Amino acid sequence: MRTQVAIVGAGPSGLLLSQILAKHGIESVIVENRSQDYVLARIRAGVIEHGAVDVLTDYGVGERLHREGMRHDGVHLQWPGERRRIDFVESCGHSVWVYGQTEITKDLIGTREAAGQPIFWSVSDTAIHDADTDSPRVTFVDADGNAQTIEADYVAGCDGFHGVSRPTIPESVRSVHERVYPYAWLGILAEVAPSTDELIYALHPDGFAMHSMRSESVSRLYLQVAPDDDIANWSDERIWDGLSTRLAIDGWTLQSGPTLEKSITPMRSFVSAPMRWGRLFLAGDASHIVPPTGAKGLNLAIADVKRLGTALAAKYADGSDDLLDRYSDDALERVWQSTHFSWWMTSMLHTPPAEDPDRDFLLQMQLTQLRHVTTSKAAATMLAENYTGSVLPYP
Ligand code: RFL
Ligand code: PHB
Repeated sequence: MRTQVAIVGAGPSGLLLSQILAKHGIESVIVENRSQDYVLARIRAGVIEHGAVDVLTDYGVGERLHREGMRHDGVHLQWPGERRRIDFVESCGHSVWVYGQTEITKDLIGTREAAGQPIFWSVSDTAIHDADTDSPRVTFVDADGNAQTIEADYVAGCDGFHGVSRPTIPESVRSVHERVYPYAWLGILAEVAPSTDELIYALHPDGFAMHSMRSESVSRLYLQVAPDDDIANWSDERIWDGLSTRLAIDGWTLQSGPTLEKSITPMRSFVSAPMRWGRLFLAGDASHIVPPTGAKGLNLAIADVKRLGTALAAKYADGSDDLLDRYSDDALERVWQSTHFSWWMTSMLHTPPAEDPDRDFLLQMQLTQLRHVTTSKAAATMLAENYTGSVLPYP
């Protein structure tokens, strides 16, 4: 088959890119190696920058977000004996929205299906060919076992960290920058009303803990664990005990409830550059990964595809290559800013491993940083600008 843009991956990057292209009258075909049920059940991000909300709204997929999402004007930072709030609106004039990535994915799939545009689910053996020529192709085996070929003008690699797009770019032309953290996040989704109206990020000698939410009746909570820990070691009782201890503060109680899902996620910072090779463009986790502490992964994916969609629209409208040629450099500026912020938040809030000889010193540095960022107006503004995504202009 032939299309204008072949998109590999039906995560938020691939789905939103196809929606942006459709609004500009550009055809695309998506191939996804998981089933639709699997993609719709995946629990991931929850915090959306205001600029990302604008993109979803402008491209016609913000209606339910505005109805069911929760606007948050601040965040709580905590350490033993203290819980302090940073007011985003007062600090930088912007907010964030809490609305699950799972819901965004559902909205995007619904819109694409309503428009009758194809997604090939449950494919295998995806491969990208001739991306450095004028005739790139994507081959795959469809869910019925038939070999398929998509001939396209461009290929968008939106297939996440473990996809095939990034490795298609020869190692000789790309550089990788990486940090693997000595801890991981154990996340739970729980059927209980949030015990807080805004997110709480807490540093505790036992490890980091966080309280987030998905709705008025569903909470999302995280605990720092060792990267090689096994979820089988964590009974619901042990998880809630850990959360209660690490989030404790006088005059406040954490409500527990049945857990709907639990899993452990390793943490890394990773950037592969450039984000383009010939007619192959990478977007989202295919090109960069951040630790979840700054809530930046999904937001970077949305910023990338807004930029890429706009660049492709300009090319098809008037033949201009300017934005496509600048895509990688322009996108990487935001990627590095978010990579720095996520690394900084992660370092401020996670307890160094017990065997780290500098542990005591580092804990004092973390407490000092937390006191500073919640006391100094300038430091609070730095955090607020980064958290809300307003530190750089939105693409
Ligand atoms: P995805 O979501 O990984 O989607 C890639 C898709 O490509 C498919 N795929 C292939 N398809 C065809 N052929 C192949 N060979 C393929 N290989 C892979 C995959 O099945 C998948 O469907 O990448 P995308 O679209 O770039 O989106 C990125 C975001 O998912 C990610 O950055 C965020 O979830 C990160 N993240 C957070 N980001 C935020 O902005 N705010 C948050 O609050 C936040 N919290 C989180 C997070 C990620 C987490 N985990 C589990 C990694 C919390 C957690 C716990
Ligand atoms: C979430 O709600 O899943 C969430 C919120 C904030 C983060 C990471 C994850 O920094």
